[in-house]
Amino acid sequence: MADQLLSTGPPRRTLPESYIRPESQRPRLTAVESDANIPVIDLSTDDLSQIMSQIRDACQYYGFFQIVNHGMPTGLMVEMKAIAREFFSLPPEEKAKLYSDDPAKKIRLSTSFNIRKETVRNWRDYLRLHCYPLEDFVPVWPSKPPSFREVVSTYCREVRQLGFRLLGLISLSLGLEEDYIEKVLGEQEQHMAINYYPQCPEPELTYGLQAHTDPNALTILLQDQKVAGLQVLKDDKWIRVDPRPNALVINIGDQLQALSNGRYKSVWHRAVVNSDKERISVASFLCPCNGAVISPAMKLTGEGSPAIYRSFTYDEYYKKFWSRNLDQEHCLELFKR
Ligand SMILES: O=C(O)CCC(=O)C(=O)O
Repeated sequence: MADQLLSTGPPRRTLPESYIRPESQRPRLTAVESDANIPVIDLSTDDLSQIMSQIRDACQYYGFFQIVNHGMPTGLMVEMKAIAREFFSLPPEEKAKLYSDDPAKKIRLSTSFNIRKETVRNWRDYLRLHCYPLEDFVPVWPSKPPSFREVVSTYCREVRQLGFRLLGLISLSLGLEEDYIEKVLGEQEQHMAINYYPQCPEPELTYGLQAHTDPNALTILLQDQKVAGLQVLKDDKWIRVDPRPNALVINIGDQLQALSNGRYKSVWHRAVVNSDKERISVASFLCPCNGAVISPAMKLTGEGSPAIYRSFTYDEYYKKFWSRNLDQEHCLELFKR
């Protein structure tokens, strides 16, 4: 029910019981390290071999990197975040029309992660949209604010193009043909999560989004420029991914970990909240088509590196992912040979 949303109603003064994590699962914010080592890759560099080696290192050791000079118009990124903010300030009755806690729904405004499964909630509302093909979905997207459909569909087109460029570079960086990954993933679906993390009265007791890996192939995240919140796990330590001017954050999803036979990492990441500022983020997910058969690339397996994962369809994987809660083992563990 729509009254579950955090973005309706007045700001809370105390954290409701249902959001409080047990002591051992809290974010321990003071132990989080700065992001000094998260790679930042300039995509405008002429030297392709340099870009590829940076991507290779980033995907192997971090599973995350930031990109700058990526070609996405700065004005569009600003507009996308502005429309996201406007959306979450719509009157409750508008938002109620879109509310659903059914993860199978392709257009839904929801809260936390999967309230049907979880025992403790996350301090987040989100609008989840299917985005490809645009002509199928735009007519059923929210019609308010008035420029929502136009801004978001323009952003989706740009993000898709950028995502394909990155998939080509990732393929090459693995020693595969440039179009290898694109061919395996088939006619890719594209989903979006527009995340809204309100100010939180007790951020040290809860998460905006608890640790998870992404079930898809590649994620492109547009972050709030002023408010940090994303953290990545590296060597058992949480590292902050600080927003950089006009940068986008890229992370490898579970499908690329499987396809690369574990060379590239789909790493745990989480979003934390803070007490004085709300935060917006926009995650775009490139996903294999449902029937795509994912398995480690032959070229990356053989003597000394046997295939770690069995073949599976994305449909099988995605259903498994959403049937579980986030605080379980890496979903790929269930697809090991
Ligand atoms: O808000 C963020 O920084 C992370 C969002 C995220 O991980 C997601 O939407 O899956």
